[in-house]
Amino acid sequence: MAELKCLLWDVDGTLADTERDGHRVAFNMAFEEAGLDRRWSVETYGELLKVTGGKERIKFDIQRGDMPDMPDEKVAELHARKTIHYQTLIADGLIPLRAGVLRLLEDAYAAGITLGVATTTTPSALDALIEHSLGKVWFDRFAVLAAGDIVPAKKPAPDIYNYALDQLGIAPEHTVALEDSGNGWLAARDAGLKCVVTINDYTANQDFTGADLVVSEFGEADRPAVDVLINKHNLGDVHHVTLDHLRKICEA
Ligand code: XBP
Ligand code: MG
Repeated sequence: MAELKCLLWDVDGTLADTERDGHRVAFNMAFEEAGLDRRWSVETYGELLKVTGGKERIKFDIQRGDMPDMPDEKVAELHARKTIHYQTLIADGLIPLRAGVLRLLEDAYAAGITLGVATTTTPSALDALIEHSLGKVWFDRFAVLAAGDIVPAKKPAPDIYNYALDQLGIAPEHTVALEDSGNGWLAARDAGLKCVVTINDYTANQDFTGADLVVSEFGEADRPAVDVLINKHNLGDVHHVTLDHLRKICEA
């Protein structure tokens, strides 16, 4: 039985549905600007999401022959332009937080639970989302922002979670991860964390066997009840995910 002391948040797909209308659009803007013919459709991008990290995703598309070959420096330049386009889309307020995210963050913060971020995305992309979708005050409320290339191996490797826990000096048994994808779940699991998964259109059919709670969204009291796909600890009827649920999962 371990007390809940820390929540580690994934970003893309968990805090907000950033992939289809945010990252994907920004990649295509960068491709167009660079004079490349390639565009990633909604469907193609879904396939490409199995590769975590934007630079890695571009390289994968090159290696499978769908984009012209280019040196790593060009990939990095292309990705840097993509990040700028992404920041602009986020600043335009196009991507709202998912239901229940702000409530859970506020409840946990008020309860003195340590909050952190563990994401594959680029630090400046994360900063844009915090500033424009959450609010600047959250820069001080997250005790660690672990992002991008800070670790060499991205999710599904557990490294980004291990890094965040090291920075915080908190043991995995006191921590619950909030994730949206199969790769994120594997990373959390292999870091020894309990994990709540909030699926989305891109991740709904992925394998979350073994996860502690899998729901369609965190939900809210005044929204319809969430769909519960896995309820490993028999939390009873879950209308929306609460801090109390997260405590019970950690203590299970
Ligand atoms: C999701 C990712 C990221 C984003 C794109 O990260 O895999 O690569 O798709 O962001 P997470 P970048 O779910 O861990 O938040 O282009 O900045 O990599
Ligand atoms: Mg994610």
